[in-house]
Amino acid sequence: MDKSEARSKSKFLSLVLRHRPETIGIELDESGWVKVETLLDAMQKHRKPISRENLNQVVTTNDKQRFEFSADGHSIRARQGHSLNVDLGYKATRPPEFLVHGTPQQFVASIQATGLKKQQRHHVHLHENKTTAIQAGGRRGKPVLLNILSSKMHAAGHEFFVTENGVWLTDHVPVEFIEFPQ
Ligand code: HQG
Repeated sequence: MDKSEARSKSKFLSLVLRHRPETIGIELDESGWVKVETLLDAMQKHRKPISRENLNQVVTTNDKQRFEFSADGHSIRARQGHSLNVDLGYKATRPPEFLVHGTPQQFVASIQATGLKKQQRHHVHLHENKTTAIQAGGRRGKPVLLNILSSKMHAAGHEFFVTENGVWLTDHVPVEFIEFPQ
């Protein structure tokens, strides 16, 4: 499987494991898991066949480690980014002093008005790493990097969660905790 095939399979897996499992007639459990066997059968039936070997490859080589297998290897889920209502079981964690969020230029005025909102996702996604944030913001326009005063937010009672692939999640970032570039 070459890189572009892996990318296209990863996109389709994101669709079914985060947003629309019904596309291939499957259901996720309350924590977002589905049996690997169920997934492979359903993908086969819906003309999106993927071998177990290629699935392993997508999970392990994915640039953002979007998916994970359960400890016993029998189930799979997306690590974050769901629009479906799932409980990922992340524990509230103290964030570093600052985090960053990349957004396209055209959203800045709205963010200045209402803070960062989670939109279609479960949480607002924040990063420790500027490069990842700039990439996220750059998907829809010229990226702008926002500095988030995460320690202050935490001290003010906002909860943070961190995924195993290092994405920080929170419910809403009020505007007083956002530094906009000059
Ligand atoms: C923006 C990708 C107007 C927000 C990425 C973002 C990331 C507002 C967009 C991950 C707003 C939502 C998450 C407000 C927030 N007014 N716009 N008040 N508040 N926004 O895709 O953070 O490939 O749901 O800035 O790399 O861009 O999916 O969130 O531009 O890590 O694994 O509303 O998704 O990773 O867009 O991206 P998204 P995001 P994956």
